[in-house]
Amino acid sequence: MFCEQCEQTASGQGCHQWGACGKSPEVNALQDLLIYCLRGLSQVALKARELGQTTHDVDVFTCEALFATMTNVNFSTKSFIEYIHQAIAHRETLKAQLQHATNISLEWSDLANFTPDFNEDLVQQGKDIEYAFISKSASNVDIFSLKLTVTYGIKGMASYAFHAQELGQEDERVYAFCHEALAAIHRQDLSLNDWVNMALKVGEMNFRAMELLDAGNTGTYGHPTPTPVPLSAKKGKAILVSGHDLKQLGELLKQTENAGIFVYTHGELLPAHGYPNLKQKYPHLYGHYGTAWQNQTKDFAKFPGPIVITTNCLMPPHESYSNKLFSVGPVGWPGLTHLPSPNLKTDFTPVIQKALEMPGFAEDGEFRQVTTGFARNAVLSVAGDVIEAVKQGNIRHFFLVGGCDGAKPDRNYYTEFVEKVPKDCVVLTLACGKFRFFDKELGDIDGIPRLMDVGQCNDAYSAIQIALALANAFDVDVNKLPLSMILSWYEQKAVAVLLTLLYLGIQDIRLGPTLPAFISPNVFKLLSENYNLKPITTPDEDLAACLG
Ligand code: FSO
Ligand code: SF4
Repeated sequence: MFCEQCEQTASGQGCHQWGACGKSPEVNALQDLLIYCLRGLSQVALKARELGQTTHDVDVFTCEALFATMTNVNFSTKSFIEYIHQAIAHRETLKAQLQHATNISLEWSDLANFTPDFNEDLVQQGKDIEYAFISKSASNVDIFSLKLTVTYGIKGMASYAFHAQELGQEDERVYAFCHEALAAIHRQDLSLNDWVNMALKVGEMNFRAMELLDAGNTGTYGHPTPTPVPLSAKKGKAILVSGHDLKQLGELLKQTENAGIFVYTHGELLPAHGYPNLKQKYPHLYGHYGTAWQNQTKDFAKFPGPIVITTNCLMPPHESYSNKLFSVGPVGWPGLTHLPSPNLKTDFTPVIQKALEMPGFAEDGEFRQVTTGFARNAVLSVAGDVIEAVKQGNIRHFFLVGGCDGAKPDRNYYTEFVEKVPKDCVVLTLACGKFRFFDKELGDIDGIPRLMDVGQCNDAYSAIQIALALANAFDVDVNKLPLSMILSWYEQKAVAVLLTLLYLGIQDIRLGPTLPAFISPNVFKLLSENYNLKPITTPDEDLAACLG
């Protein structure tokens, strides 16, 4: 197998025997076969656009299928075989529709005509395709590097677009670009410069996808407001919801109203508590349980109720808790109970029954809480105070310490960094990397909290809006703000967000804990020359450089 799409990749170079995430070579090969089929489907979807036809079902399917191939989402061979069947069925249906609509004989490429032999070993066919792709691309490592960057970036973008469409927010340009990029991976005629531009276009379109998701989240659940969230248990029956999907959480809350069950968030769902139409509408959305994804085997084993996982990051479940773990959406693990979502509605009855059968918490835990909900509206509502505090010299610098968490010990850098941030500086954070320091008491400056949780990884959109509004208020370019970005990456949403920041021209980003294995030395050189992108060093050295 060959996979190097995440930060956890074996020896920092690529997983070849078995995924460090737990992905088997069989699943990896089926994912490669699926992506190959999606490339052919995208060629047909692009032709449909040329002919003025819409392809909505194909667009949503493509996003979901890409989402399923991301790190820690779906580990089930059965799911990928189904996705491959669906990709071919969508493609042939679309071809027939186009034929019917135009009444002309359309010519298709070998890629758009490729159908795996479903009577033979699909895993071997996936491995052959993976090998052919690598051998063809190996002659130019920099273009190969950018092809992988684009592929991983559109996976992240597709996941945000998938969530946004669940909440009724879509943009044809995002779907069209998704097909354009997928179809382009097959091309051998594009230059290095073309691929750099394609990677930046991923950033542009991901910005739009995050904007759509922001509109979906805030339009459906209201603008987040600073909200205290208990980290302690409450006596009673309990359900835990993990992942990023507010829509699935909202649906579960609706179905558990008056059921005598408390609902807890886990991982990236902590910011859900900031949304008025979730927390205030459903008081049984009680608190947050556990920390970041890599601690889930310990956290899930102890939780005394069922657990629903809505997106990444799913780790291989331990048998001690797999019978109380339910997956929805693109998530999958062999043998887990998967709840289907026909017409975007999931029936959570099996989860509710399980919660009622299980003991729940026997008593209240020792009370602790954190505050979330510092999204763009909340922060910008006190923009006047923030600007005044900067002008008075009371706030010297802002740090955006955001991104993903992970198991590697070198991620302690981020905890130490935040601990060492001087008292006249403010830390904004987002995504699961915050669990390294989210419960630290950093106090405030003139009533402005020194640690503000902007939200999930997709709320990078909100953080960007905050930075742009401050730049506007100070009448400077965003790169001239007293703001430094210290980012941690793990999987492909982070790749998409990084490309968005580069597309926006953000300079001086510090990235860690290691650089992506799929970025070749020349591509990194180009990024460091054009954007001054650099690896993290030590908290002391980086802090000194930022505060210069
Ligand atoms: Fe984390 Fe996982 Fe949100 Fe990622 S839970 S690592 S970048 O899926 O998406 O931040
Ligand atoms: Fe390895 Fe990451 Fe790929 Fe999993 S997703 S196989 S850990 S590179």
